[in-house]
Amino acid sequence: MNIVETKVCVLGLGYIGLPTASLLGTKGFEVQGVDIDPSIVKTINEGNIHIHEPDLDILVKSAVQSGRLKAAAEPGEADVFILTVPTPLKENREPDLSYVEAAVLSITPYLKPGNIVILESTCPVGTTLEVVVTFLQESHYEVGRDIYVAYCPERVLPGRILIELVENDRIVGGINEASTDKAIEFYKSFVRGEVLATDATTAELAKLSENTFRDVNIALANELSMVAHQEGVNIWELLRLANRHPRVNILQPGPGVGGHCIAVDPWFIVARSQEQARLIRTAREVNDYKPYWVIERVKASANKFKRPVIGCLGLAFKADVGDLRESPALEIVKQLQAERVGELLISEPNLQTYDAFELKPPEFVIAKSDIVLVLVDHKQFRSLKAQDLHEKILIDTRGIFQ
Ligand code: SAJ
Repeated sequence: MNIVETKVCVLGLGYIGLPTASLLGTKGFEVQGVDIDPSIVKTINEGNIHIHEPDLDILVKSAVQSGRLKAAAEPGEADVFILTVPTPLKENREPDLSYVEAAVLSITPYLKPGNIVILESTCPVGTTLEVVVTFLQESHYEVGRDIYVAYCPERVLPGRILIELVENDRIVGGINEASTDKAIEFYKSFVRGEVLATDATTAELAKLSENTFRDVNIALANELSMVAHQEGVNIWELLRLANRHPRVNILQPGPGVGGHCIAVDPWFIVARSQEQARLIRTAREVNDYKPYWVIERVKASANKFKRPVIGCLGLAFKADVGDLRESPALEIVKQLQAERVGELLISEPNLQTYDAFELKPPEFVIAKSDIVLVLVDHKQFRSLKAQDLHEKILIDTRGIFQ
């Protein structure tokens, strides 16, 4: 593939689209990034970013300054179209594919023979064939012969996106062999990991299976943490011991599961396979219940004080990020506030400010609190000393003081 002569149009400049577009720009592709939000387009064209991700600011600046990345409100002609638009859940936990549909429709006027259309958004099984191909058939081209189509799930971990975009193995599932071959050629031009060929449907289910594996394993850890608490057993010691078995690897319990992937994607399986996906649904329910179990523990401790001061360490959905999407920590703090369980002191070192609460340094929060509630295992909290917690009630959902 001749990188310098290849034009790529990336639709949706969020957590996956923007890192992908800027990486491709710095590799030498001519990239047009498209977003429906004019403020995002403006920010990127000024060489700035609207999301938190290590080193992304440097990459975007460099791609924009070199002229290889331009943002726009509308797509244009390109050789490769990459769809990285959101696929949220509706209120009823059915997938909302309207962004995928709109993105596919928006590129049809610009298609030419030989183009590759790649869907990267996490989607329910069947989306590539039932939505992308069906909508592309509206164009006068033959899909699979004139226009190649593949599903290639993103697998990058927030906090390590730029490294994992290049290093991770990729799964490429075309709608036919020609599509798979074309998409593989494209990914091999910038991915150092292995690029693995399959069909679109297998690739879709593989992506959902990866995040579901993690959700089910974390649900087991969360369930065991509640069982251990009831039995008076220290969960962290229990897991340390059980995980010394050569074939056991239980993940870590926490206050619940957050982020925009693991707490969402298993529902895509459940939505289509209600009868088969019973374990997957239950795991989701266990993880969704965990924040309420934590709240009950806080309330039980708060009852021991006349005017309890509760120090909450962390708001983000996981360690060392400032990302609040679907964060169980934020949900717990908001609920404690709504129920007026006590005076809340909150620390979130990865955010400068947060609208709803005043943020304080962790040392201050600990010193002034009766109850210390650890919600996120940020490095700033891991370095705190256990002796500062002397005579305080500790509810450590992440096990950093064990
Ligand atoms: N969590 C636990 N216990 C653990 C591990 C995680 O409670 O032992 C919690 C975290 O605190 C967080 C949530 O799970 O609230 C999710 O965090 P994560 O680090 O497991 O995953 P994400 O959501 O940041 O990214 C995942 C990754 N998927 C897998 O590891 C299988 C990433 O590779 C995917 O690309 C991403 O989802 C995605 O976009 O789908």
